[in-house]
Amino acid sequence: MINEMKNQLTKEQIAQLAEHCEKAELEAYEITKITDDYPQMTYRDAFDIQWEARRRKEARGTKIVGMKMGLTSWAKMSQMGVEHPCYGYLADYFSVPEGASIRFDELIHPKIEAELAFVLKEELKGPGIHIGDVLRATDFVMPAVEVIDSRYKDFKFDLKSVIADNSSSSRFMTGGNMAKPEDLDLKTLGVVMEVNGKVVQTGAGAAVLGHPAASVAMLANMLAERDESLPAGSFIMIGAITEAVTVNKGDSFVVHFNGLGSLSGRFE
Ligand code: OOG
Ligand code: MG
Repeated sequence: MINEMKNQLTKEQIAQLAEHCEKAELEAYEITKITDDYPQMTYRDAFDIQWEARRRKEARGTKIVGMKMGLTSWAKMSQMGVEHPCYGYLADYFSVPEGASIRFDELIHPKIEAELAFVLKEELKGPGIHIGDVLRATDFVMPAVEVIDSRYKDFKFDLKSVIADNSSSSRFMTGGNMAKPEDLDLKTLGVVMEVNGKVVQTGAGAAVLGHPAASVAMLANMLAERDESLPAGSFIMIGAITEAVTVNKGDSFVVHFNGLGSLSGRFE
């Protein structure tokens, strides 16, 4: 199971694999998936690699500005052939302003995702966090678009490999309008994604684990396995509501969020 506590890799191998994945991210090149070379890698090893890459970034002065859940909708799980959600961290330089041009050449094979973000006013510490705890602890909800960019060849991976690769995190945009969770119907909140003026995906909040707040609850409970929590003020993306859409240089996008405005951008 994903919460297994055993390591099969040594500390040195974990450090070396963290560097391997992070270098591919920073320099935008493809690598083969880790489980091809280390079939014995456990979930514990995979999360240790992710946390070690995060530590390396922080040691260089990079700030961690949020967390994201991934593979939280059936659309995403069936698209990627993986049947369990995962999480990743968001670094300061992943953030792109609303309406921005995103530099395509800094990425390998990006895809865009329609998401929502929760901002907390209180800490959430698992285990045992449920939707009610999340709604009580949420300050506001706002639109988000994630740009994912797996470092693995042809965007193909298994759950352990994608966890080690920070769950494909690469860029994200947030903006539009914020709203209190009590003023939204989070399950029926509709999203429409357009690329180059054509509608390419539509969906609603309930696609994410039945309720968007369930994703934040799951994150708090997964973090508790490492004795970590989501502090007050945390920014958390819930995972794609629809399938991710491949983009090319020159493409522009607009994602409409019912009642919360829209987010747009362009790849240049
Ligand atoms: C893994 C990350 C998925 C999401 O929102 O589902 C993700 C991937 O599909 O590359 O960010
Ligand atoms: Mg995502």
